[in-house]
Amino acid sequence: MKLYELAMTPSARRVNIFLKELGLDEQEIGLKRESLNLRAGDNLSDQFKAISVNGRIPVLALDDGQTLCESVAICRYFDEITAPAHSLFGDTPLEKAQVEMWQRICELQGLFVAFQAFRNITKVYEDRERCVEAWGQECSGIVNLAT
Ligand SMILES: N[C@@H](CCC(=O)N[C@@H](CS)C(=O)NCC(=O)O)C(=O)O
Repeated sequence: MKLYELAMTPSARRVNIFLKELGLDEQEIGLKRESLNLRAGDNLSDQFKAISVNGRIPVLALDDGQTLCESVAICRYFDEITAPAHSLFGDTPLEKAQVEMWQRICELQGLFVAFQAFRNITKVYEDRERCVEAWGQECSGIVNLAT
């Protein structure tokens, strides 16, 4: 299987931190990696869009041709195939619900707002989306309030 990523990005880092926490041997499970240049638009090609339903990284391509987008979905897959006896997503009903709770709080109230701030202020992807600096500043303020 192959992980399409760009190591410095938050979503790829999320998967990579999870893999380290799992402590799995990447060679043993046959994991290969391919790094994309997002600024150059590698993820905008028809070839990439054919494997990525959201057109973004990370994407995990399985050996049978099926693909998974979304960092948490990819983490869940690795968790299921390597740690069925002790899941990092929780073992008991309460633990599972707590992990889900923190994921949603961190994403909806932290990560997504920070993404909006970063994308709209830096205009890093203005070749593919309209950037509204005032919205970025507003989001930046919300993230600061949350910390
Ligand atoms: N919710 C997604 C976010 C994926 C995402 O936004 N990836 C960014 C890098 S962190 C990306 O591919 N950006 C390229 C673009 O927007 O064109 C996940 O967790 O995987």
